[in-house]
This record gives sequence, structure tokens and C-alpha cells, in this order.
Amino acid sequence: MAESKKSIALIGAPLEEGSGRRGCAMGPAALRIAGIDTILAGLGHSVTDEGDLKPLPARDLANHPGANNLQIVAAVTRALDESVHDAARAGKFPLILGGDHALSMGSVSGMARHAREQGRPLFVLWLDAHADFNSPATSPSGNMHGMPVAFFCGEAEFAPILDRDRPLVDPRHVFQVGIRSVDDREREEIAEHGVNVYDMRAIDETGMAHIMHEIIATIKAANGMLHVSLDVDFLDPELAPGVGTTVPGGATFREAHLIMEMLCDSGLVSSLDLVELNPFLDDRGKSARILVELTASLFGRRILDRPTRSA
Ligand code: 5AB
Ligand code: MN
Ligand code: MN
Ligand code: MN
Repeated sequence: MAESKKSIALIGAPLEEGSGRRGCAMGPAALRIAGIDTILAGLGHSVTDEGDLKPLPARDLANHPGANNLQIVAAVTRALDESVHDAARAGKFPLILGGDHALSMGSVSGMARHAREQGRPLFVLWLDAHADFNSPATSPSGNMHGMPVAFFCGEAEFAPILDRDRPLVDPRHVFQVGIRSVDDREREEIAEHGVNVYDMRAIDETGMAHIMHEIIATIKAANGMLHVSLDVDFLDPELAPGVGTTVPGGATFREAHLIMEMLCDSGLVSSLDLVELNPFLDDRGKSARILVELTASLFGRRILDRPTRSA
């Protein structure tokens, strides 16, 4: 069991322009009000709240018909790439308070840069109802919160946002869990790129414990670092209604909780996004609170002190 005390950097990213509606900009405030800093400090970690991000101007980019609010999303991506990379290099655990899911372009690119400097591969665990593998050319909505996985797994198309060697993350190092709403073009793209997908059917057929054992074993064998990206709509809408893109049939609290406990035991997680929380749509803070609960489990809160059972 990896019971290590961490130095956690909370980075607020109140981005909502990547989603098709207002509200996610209040996400960081709601997570702070739900007590994310005190619960983590109470578990013995040292927590620094870096406040909300200041976007870096992206005036070099023209508006793009297939990518709504491209300039704002790019400005946040560039700023987050920097602050996540800086925090990780300083030995901290970047914990990003979102904000819509477009922000993961910046958090994953910052961690990819850090992992490369460490000589270790970066893996990504994508907990979401959606595959988020659209591009400006394929997106049915033009909303960039549906594009981050294509951004870091893909090729040249997103280069103007951030000029890096591509892909930033090897698509075979991406694990998508909980997927249950995929667009036709996304289905083709994820298969072509070799992304590992555990859809809801896979969870029902084999169980979450088995899937997580498999993922953790793969990352351990490669001496990888793991970035976790938790979209509120991964959870069932009954449980977490505070999100703009609910899809029925989501993960239960017990499944989500098991993931966090197994990840904690693995000691592999190096960074976390909490994204898509829309407090305007929430039910008395319920969704913000559940995100904080799950985060606490990831950082070592446990019911009984016993190790994960072997597979
Ligand atoms: B989320 C859709 N695939 O691209 C699109 O919530 C939905 O970050 C994207 O997973 C949902 O517009 C983005 C239809
Ligand atoms: Mn998402
Ligand atoms: Mn989603
Ligand atoms: Mn491609």
C-alpha cells in the first residue's frame, strides 16, 4: 500500500467556453466550498491553493468555424500546460479544479512534458461517458470539451494551439472507462488510434475490480506515471446531476469509489482533473460533494486499513 503524504497544488481552471453552455466556470468555487482543501489537509497532505489560472493570450489564432471559442480555450491550455508542468517539476501533485473538459488539453500536455523529462511514459485514465475524441473537422457541436483526447493522441490538426511533438501521449497509453455515448466518427478514430476502451458493457460483464487490476498492472509494468481525468458525467446522473451532458446508466458510487481506492493503493497517480462540474445545474451541492469524497479516497481516506486483494 502506497501511504505517502503528498504536496498538492490546487489549480483552479474556471473554463466554460469549451462546453456549449454557461456554468462550469463556477466549478472551482464549488469544489472549494465543498472543502476540497481541508479534507486533503486532514489526511495529512500539504495543500497549496494556487488560485485560478490566468489565461495566456492566444491572439495568434484566428477564429475557427469548427472549434467554438478556440482562442479562449487555447489561452487556458497554454497557461495550464505551464502551471501544471511547473507544479509537477517542483515535486507537487497538480490537482486541477475545473472547468470544462477542454482544460485537459493543458493539464495532459503539462504532465506529458514532465513525464518525458523524467524518462517515464505518461498514461491517462479517462473516466467519462464520452470518448472526447472529436476534432474541429469531425465534431457535431464544435464544442472543444469533446476534443481533448484527440488533441493529445492526435496529429497535426491541433498544432496551432500548442506546438509540440505529436502525439503528446501514445494513444495505447490511454484507458477510457465508463464510455457510453460515442459519435460515429469518434468510434472510427479511437479504434484507428488503438485507445483502450472499457465501455459500460465491459464494466457490467467483467466488473470494475478486474478492469482496474488490468490497467494498473500495465502501467506498473511500464514504470509509467498516471494522469486521471474525472468527468462528472462518468457518474450516473442520479448521483451527480451537476453536469451539462448527463447520460443515463453511469458508474455507481461504489464503482467510482473502488477505482479511487485501488488507484490510491497503486501509488501510480501523479495528477488529477476534476472537470465538467456545473454548479448551476447541481442539486444542493451534491455533485461537488461527491467529487470531493472521491478525491479523498484517492488520497488515502479508507474504511479499513487493508491492501487491495490480488486479481
Ligand atoms: B464531455 C459530443 N460528443 O463532441 C460533442 O462532457 C459530446 O467533456 C461531448 O465528455 C461531451 O459535442 C464532452 C456530442
Ligand atoms: Mn469529457
Ligand atoms: Mn463527458
Ligand atoms: Mn488521426
